[in-house]
Amino acid sequence: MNTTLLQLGWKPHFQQQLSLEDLENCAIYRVFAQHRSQIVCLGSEHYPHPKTFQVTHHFNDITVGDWVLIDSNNQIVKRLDRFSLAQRKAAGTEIKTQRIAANVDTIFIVMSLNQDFNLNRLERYLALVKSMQVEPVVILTKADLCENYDDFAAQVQRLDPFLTFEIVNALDNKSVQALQKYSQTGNTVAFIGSSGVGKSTLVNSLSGNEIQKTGSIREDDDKGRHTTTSRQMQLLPNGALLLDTPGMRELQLVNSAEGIADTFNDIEQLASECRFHDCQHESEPGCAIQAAIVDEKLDVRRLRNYQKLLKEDLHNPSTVHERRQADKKLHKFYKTTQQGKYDLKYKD
Ligand SMILES: Nc1nc2c(ncn2[C@@H]2O[C@H](COP(=O)(O)OP(=O)(O)OP(=O)(O)O)[C@@H](O)[C@H]2O)c(=O)[nH]1
Ligand SMILES: [Mg+2]
Ligand SMILES: [Zn+2]
Repeated sequence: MNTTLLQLGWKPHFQQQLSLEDLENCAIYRVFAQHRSQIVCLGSEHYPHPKTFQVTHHFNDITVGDWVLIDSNNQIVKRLDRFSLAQRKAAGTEIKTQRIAANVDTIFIVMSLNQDFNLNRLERYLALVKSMQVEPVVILTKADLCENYDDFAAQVQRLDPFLTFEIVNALDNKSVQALQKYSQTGNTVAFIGSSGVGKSTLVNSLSGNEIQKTGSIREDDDKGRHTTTSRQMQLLPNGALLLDTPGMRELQLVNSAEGIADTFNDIEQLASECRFHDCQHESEPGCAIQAAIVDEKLDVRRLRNYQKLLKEDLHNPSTVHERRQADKKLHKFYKTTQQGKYDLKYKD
């Protein structure tokens, strides 16, 4: 296959969607930016110069990261099926989702080693990323400001022995080299994490120059200002395709049951070992989850966060039908968990 397309993230998944006719009549482009009714694309034709195309109503679900086929009249004829999609609930009460980015391979979950560090939030991000069929890599930043980062590392590894994570000083190019192995040619990476944790700083260190504005942080409470506002993809010198969009911050759990199950598979495994198959894991005899808590193999915090995320996921269904189904399930869930003997109020 064309090397330019490979550099832009082309994969067998897309190749197999092409008919002979498509190959004969169309040029293949990837969407790098979106401006109202226009998309800015890169493809093997005219590379490395971007081409702008008009988006008709029929294709209004196209988003950054998508692949499109363009005919000889510069018309979009097809959007290729995605292998992953990041979307969020649109503002307002309506149950609508807004697409943020398509065809992302890896998401760097960025968390700084200060007041921002929070296991519940990390578990939420992991569930989200896994539910999008994207590979998560946890990046713990501001190692230079932290004395006991080994403690934090141990806490993260305890969540999942197979979880990949790196500890970096995002301001130090050498330290950030550890991320190169996840950002190879044609790999599309995105960042998720609170404001001020160092996402743009990482992008700059990875690319070796200042391509993103970074914000200075208020030292008193570690809350950064929101500095990143553009939504676009860029090619880094190391060959990776990078998305640092502000919308990634507001992603919510919507239909994320699989991602939650994957993130908390230790709890789901334990649940399958409870004596009663409808065990609520509160005070039933033979409860494997309560036994694991007593043996200090499972944190109550983790169990409560799992239950909370499940509940939240049920609250955010994407269609009216799913919402009705969810309301029924939620009612059941409330009935069975209200009598919990542990404090339900955990910070997230
Ligand atoms: N000491 C130190 N400072 C860092 C590190 N990472 C980021 N910073 C600083 O933290 C501030 C915020 O970093 P940004 O990269 O702008 O944060 P961001 O995640 O892009 O924030 P938003 O764009 O608002 O979401 C900047 O002043 C950075 O210089 C780090 O590893 N060590
Ligand atoms: Mg930023
Ligand atoms: Zn149980």
